[in-house]
Amino acid sequence: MKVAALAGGTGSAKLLRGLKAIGAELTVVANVGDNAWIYGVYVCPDVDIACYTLAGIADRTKGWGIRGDTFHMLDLLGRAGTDTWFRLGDRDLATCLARTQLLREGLTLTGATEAIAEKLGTGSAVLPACDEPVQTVIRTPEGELNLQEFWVREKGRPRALGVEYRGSGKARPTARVKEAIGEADVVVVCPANPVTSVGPSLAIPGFIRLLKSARRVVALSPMVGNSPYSGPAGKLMEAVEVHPSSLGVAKMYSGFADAIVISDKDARMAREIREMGLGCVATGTMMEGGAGEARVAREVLSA
Ligand code: FO1
Repeated sequence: MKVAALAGGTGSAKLLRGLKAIGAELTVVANVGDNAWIYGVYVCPDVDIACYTLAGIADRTKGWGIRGDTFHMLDLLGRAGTDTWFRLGDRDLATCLARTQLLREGLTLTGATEAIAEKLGTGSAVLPACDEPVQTVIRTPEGELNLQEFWVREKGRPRALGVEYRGSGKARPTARVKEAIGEADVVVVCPANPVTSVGPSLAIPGFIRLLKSARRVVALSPMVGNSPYSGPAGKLMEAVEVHPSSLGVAKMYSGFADAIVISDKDARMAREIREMGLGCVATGTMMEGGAGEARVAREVLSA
């Protein structure tokens, strides 16, 4: 089965592993809203976590970066007086340096990502949602912060007043993304933060139209009750006036998704979700170990 997976960070990685394990012919469409220039290199966390996961080298404990990475560069950078709040590992830095170099040589982000993914041995295509810079900007009482500043430097503490996808108006889904979504038997929206990991792609003009034309779109909710499995989804959903629950996720996706898989702990929400015109399956959505990841992947593909 051909699957195009819209992916963000940690939660998405588990489902990507599950989809790969059950033999899906996978193309990942990764969020670009978290991308940032840090320490002089272009960091693309969601593109990289997808690449590292599919190549089998991801640090599963942290949920980002490369397993067994070291931080010698950061130590020296810190000694040289740089504020090293962003823990970019040495091997992870190599990926970012290679990408920065390829971009400077004139490759698109898609081209640079494909070159790196091939060298890492991902076995599946990993595509950024677009080639133009789209940055998630969070308005807080202390000013505007990009996602890494909000989540990593400020530890998600500032009050979120609103969210903007800066640059999205000038972005377009790439030809490779159009092809992947057009050819997919199922487009899977991974259990990612709907505001910061899926929202930036949805804000690209033409992206929702593309999803509406897909054969089938199924989302896996990242929420249980009012909390996400990880990350700041609840807080940021409230900032854009969406109820922080699977009901809110379903509302955000109801314009293009055919079905949503939610936690069995939220089974009472299924009726209201179906009234929005979405199919709804309530099941255990916690992905524990390889068997759990594969089971949930199967549930999503058959929802
Ligand atoms: N997340 C953290 O909480 N702290 C870090 O120091 C950190 C460093 C980091 C370096 C490279 C990378 O690709 C991701 C990194 N992340 C870090 C994860 C990242 O901030 C977010 O979790 C993603 O942007 C959300 O998908």
